[in-house]
Amino acid sequence: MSQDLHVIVGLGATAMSCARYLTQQQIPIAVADTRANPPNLAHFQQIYPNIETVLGRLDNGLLDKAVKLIVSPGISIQEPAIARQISRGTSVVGDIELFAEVVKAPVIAITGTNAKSTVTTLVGEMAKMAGLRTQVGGNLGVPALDLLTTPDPDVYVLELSSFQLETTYSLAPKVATILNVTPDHMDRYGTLQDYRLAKHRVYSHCQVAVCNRDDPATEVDDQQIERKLHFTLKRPGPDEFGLLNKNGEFYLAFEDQLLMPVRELPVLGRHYQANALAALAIGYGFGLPMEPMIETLIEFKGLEHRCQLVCERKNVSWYNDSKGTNVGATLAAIDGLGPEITGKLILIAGGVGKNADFAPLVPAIAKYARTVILIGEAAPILADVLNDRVDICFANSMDEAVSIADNVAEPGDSVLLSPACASFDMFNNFEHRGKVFTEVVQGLK
Ligand code: UMA
Repeated sequence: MSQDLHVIVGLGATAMSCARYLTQQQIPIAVADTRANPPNLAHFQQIYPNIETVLGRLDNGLLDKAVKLIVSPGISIQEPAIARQISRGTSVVGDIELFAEVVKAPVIAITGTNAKSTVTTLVGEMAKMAGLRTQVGGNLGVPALDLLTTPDPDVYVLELSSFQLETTYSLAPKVATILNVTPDHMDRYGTLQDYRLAKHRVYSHCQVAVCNRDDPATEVDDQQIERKLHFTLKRPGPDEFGLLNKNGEFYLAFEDQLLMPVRELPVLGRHYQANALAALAIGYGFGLPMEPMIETLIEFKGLEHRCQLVCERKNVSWYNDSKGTNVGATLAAIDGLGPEITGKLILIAGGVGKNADFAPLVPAIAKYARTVILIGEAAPILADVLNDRVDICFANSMDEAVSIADNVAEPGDSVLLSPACASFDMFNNFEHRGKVFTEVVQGLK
């Protein structure tokens, strides 16, 4: 076995990108996955028939031979077999570290519990609108190593997860941001502080930091950082993007400069206004001119499954927020839409609860919801938490949930699918859940 053996842990999308990258560099690899039948197995074995692949467990014998482990984000580095390699002095990294070691073009790195895909996409669109050759990916869509191109682009815009950041050491982003921190992945992290610290790794070695003034957990205090910008839903101060009220109309603004009226944003909700302000701050921190950024905000219609308007019928609007897979995301959707509608919300929630504490949802639900329709494994837990604060119904399928919503909704109401849970008990993934919801809603008579 070669002296340079790199063992890739996992056989998902990240692992496939690592295998492509390392074999291109002629670096010898082997693969280990704890699953007996990981998703890309057949495809992998077809492309790399001679590469050692150990499945069903992480085999110390194989890992001991590695000079480097490249660990996929879905596997914790606290797994005993991986922790053992760290204590033996083996280098343990992730795909973003491999990317960071070779990337030449400047990087914009975006993390946060929620809205990171929307903001990453917005910033990517802004950079393209400004005429820059732009590569967008990471946790969102295309794995980072697959984005490396020759010649170099002008900018990489990366969405990064806390999992990816845990195994990243030398990334030096031109602009880095944490959009927000609310509990998620508590089945992987011991405490919220551990999760927050993983996210804060994004600021290491960055030139410009963009923080959320309304969420102190995103704040960084590091003398090495050259410039710090903020976004806020309040009145902006120096170096801040925020909201200004002029003659009764709200505007997105930088310091005291009005940029555009909020009503020109095609996507509804306070949380989306925060996304737009974050994207402006990130783009500005990178050096993009205001004009193409504002043009992008006027044109961008939002992402699928993120508070996406499915249809309006009988004066009721139906929103697909299937991407609301944690409490913070659903809270943002309820607080975002609630104040904007004339009626009440009918919320469809539930699924795989990931040990989450649902209590933070209660005040917003009590304020804005007429009825909550509960689905999936977490339904009884959510029912317990919501107690007598709102009307509750149970549904065994999405069909049933939509039909109940259709019956209870009154003119001016909005029906919001925002489950605050993962989808795997009833669906393949959140996209599947959103698609089923959309189809059922569109099929209503
Ligand atoms: N797994 C095992 N054993 C292994 C390896 C993985 O059981 O040995 C399981 C993991 O626990 C997980 C699943 O397999 O449930 C997938 O893990 P993975 O690391 O192979 O995932 P990839 O297919 O490489 O996809 C990852 C991101 N997924 C995760 O971090 C779980 C994708 O983000 C990302 O698009 C992709 O890399 C490319 O960068 C998805 C995601 O859900 C959208 N991210 C989480 C989030 O946004 O909240 C972090």
